[in-house]
Amino acid sequence: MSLELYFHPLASFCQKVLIAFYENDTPFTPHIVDLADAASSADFKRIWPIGKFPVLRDTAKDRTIPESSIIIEYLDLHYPGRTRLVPVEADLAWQTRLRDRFYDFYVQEPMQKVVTDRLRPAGRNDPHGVEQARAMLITAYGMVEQEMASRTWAMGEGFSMADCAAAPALFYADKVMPFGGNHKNLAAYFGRLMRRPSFARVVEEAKPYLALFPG
Ligand SMILES: N[C@@H](CCC(=O)N[C@@H](CS)C(=O)NCC(=O)O)C(=O)O
Repeated sequence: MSLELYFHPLASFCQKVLIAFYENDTPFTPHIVDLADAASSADFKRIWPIGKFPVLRDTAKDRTIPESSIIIEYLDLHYPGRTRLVPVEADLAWQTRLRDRFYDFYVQEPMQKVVTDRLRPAGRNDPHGVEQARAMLITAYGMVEQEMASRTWAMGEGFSMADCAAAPALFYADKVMPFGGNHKNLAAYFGRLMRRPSFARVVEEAKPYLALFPG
């Protein structure tokens, strides 16, 4: 097995990549990184000094691949399976990347802003930044609500990298700012994501760690 994944089961960007692995039953060796542990963190930073996960090591090709979207593109290219995560057709490929970026930048990032603000030391909070993040989430929810009126998955009928990005982003966003009753298409899409076996497995594996999520 040449693929080694450095990740944490609770971390949303790691979950995005785990979905891609589970979609295609791609075998890998898991390395759970505990950033709160000095030794685990130092070991990980030797592989990727930036210190953010997920990071993939492909030992057969001696390559280190960081960044969730790049890892998924890499898997799709070198270890493809039954679920094509980035369409081969160029015009569909850029639209998939656009939606992947959308969920990363406009759902994941603002959601993380709200969450990480809860972890800041007393007196070091950023209420203005959190307010902006919440406003961004409201805008993003409205856009997803419209788009998902006529789609099963983010790109239409086929599950893709964009759905890998959407699932954990929406999972945690709903915790910090619930979709509410006025986003029925978004809520229905989220329901489909939760029932998708690859994501259901990711959520199940995260359960032992959910108590660490700052409420
Ligand atoms: N752009 C990166 C973001 C990765 C990221 O922010 N990961 C978070 C966990 S979800 C992390 O490593 N946080 C730890 C830290 O920032 O110290 C990706 O898509 O992989």
